[in-house]
Amino acid sequence: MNRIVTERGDITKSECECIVNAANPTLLGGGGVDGAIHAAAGPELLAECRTLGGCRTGEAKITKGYRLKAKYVIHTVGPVYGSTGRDEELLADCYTNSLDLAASHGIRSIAFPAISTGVYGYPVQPATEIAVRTVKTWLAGHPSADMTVVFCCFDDKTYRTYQEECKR
Ligand code: AR6
Repeated sequence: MNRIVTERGDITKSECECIVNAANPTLLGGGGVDGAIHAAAGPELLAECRTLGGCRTGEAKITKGYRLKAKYVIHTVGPVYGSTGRDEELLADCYTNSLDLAASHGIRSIAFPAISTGVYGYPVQPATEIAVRTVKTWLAGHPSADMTVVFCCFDDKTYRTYQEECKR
């Protein structure tokens, strides 16, 4: 059965098989959730990321999770809000491509942070609408995926916004 769960907390502590990193195109680490994931996973994660040749906005790449509980990390790059005129499409691509990659690795549980809503400046409300709509569409199109999608929200405002949006 597919399901969606909204949680408040630190994604590095997630019990999911896979966590998603809101990375930048270099995949060589940064601040925010990216910094937290690299710090918790250890230097082996950065070493593997160096072999990947970066990642374009909207695309996704997978690594092992190393010292994390999660077996895998999917690294995706959200849009810098307002920089391309294609914010909505590129943010949706992050969710779709991450889910496609997860499914192709047999992953059954995946935790997403609120991609692009920190350093990259995407307003929380529209970013949440896109995240929830895109994930619901993907799950509806993959009825036998048996996927649990966790929206891992770091702050109260994001958590409340996701809760409201998931109820719709
Ligand atoms: N667990 C869950 N969510 C978190 C955590 C955590 N440990 N830490 C932060 N968040 P951001 P972006 C939330 O800035 O906007 C990096 O430097 C945060 O509160 O991490 O996609 C990259 O290298 C916010 O809700 O990602 C890029 O350069 C959400 O995660 C750039 O930031 C996303 O905030 C990417 O910016």
